[in-house]
Amino acid sequence: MDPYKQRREQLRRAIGGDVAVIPSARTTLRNNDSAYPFRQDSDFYYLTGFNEPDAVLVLATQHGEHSDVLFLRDRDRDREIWDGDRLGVERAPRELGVDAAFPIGKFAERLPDYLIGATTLYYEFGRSDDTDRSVRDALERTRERARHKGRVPHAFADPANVLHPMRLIKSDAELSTMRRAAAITREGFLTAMRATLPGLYEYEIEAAIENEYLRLGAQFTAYESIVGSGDRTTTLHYVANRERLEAGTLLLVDSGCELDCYASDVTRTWPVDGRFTGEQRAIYDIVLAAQEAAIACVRPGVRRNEFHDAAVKVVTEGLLDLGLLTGSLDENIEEKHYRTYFMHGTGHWLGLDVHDAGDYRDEDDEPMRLRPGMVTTVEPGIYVRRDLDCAERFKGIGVRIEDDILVTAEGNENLTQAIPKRVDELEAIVGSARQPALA
Ligand SMILES: [Mn+2]
Repeated sequence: MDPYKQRREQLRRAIGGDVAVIPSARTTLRNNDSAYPFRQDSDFYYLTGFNEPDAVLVLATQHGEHSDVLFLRDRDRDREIWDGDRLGVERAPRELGVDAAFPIGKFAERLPDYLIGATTLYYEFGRSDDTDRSVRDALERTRERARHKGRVPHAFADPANVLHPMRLIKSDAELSTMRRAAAITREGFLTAMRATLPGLYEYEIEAAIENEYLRLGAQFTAYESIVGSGDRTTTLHYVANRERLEAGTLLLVDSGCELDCYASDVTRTWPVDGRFTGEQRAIYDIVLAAQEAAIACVRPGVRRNEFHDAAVKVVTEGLLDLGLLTGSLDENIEEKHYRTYFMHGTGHWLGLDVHDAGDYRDEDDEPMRLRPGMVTTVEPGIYVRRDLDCAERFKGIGVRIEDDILVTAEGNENLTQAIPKRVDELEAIVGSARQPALA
């Protein structure tokens, strides 16, 4: 069965006798009449695989004939001359497997047919004024109609409550896309590592990595690439990428392609001139050991905090060894002193969104237990900011190492394992393309 149809069925069963309304993304203007690149809404894509704006999916359980209905833009020859083909109302049922399709302009008028008889409407108010207004209009029409006969939804729920737990567990088809995204991201990192030389600019490394993504068929980067050298390695979300690479400093690259709406998310840190200094190596070894300890914890039944705690322990021990923290291990962990240098979590869900849908805590408000099919990043880091009161020789060193880890029945699979991170691998590959710096 078509996976999108299957997900719609699963969602329909989950909402019992009720109705769900899931809008697509819309085009957003960047300036004047130029739009930002269109990226489909992840929930809508998950349920339809349909990549056009201005559409709404309705899952109905009370309607006699239609269980899933799509409202979408109709064919328009004039617009298609400029913007390319549209699927159109006529072809939608066959192409997408929905029971019925109508022009998006009929949404408010036709929605009451599907609302009547339902108790709860699953719709996320507050995302789009236009769609909110159409839904309110449709509710009003449904009330008018129901004065004579029928029931009107009187409870409202966020479809995320039902959909996002589904999205948390990836199917084989989703994992195959995520593996391909990881393979493309690998090519980007290898190219960026080979191209790195003192005197280049951060944006040249950004261009090298993103060129590979596009060349290999990825539609987007999954988020803005972070390409920070020198002191910028200690800025967690540095995305300006404008500075020159100086010999003797590190380069931190946090980047991933998005393929068919699925993200990859990888961080590697390497020396600009291909040789770690003693201090850089000391910090790097701690972060790598912390990441390996955390990954080793990832298996079904383990709670999310457990792999974070494993990373925190290794990082804190390492910082004590280097004299960047003082006192006992327990006290530094208890009092969270390690947060001076490692101030973020160790990972997030990954999937259609780079910070993917799905709760981090369970019904008892405990950290979520891992289950097979979940994908999480594991990404500890140490950042010795210039403004800290600590040994001068470590200042300006920031290291993060991040991989995408699939929870399997046996334990885990590192989807981004093939991207080099051992010191000897990095020292061999960095700068090996020997591109001359731009004059
Ligand atoms: Mn990440």
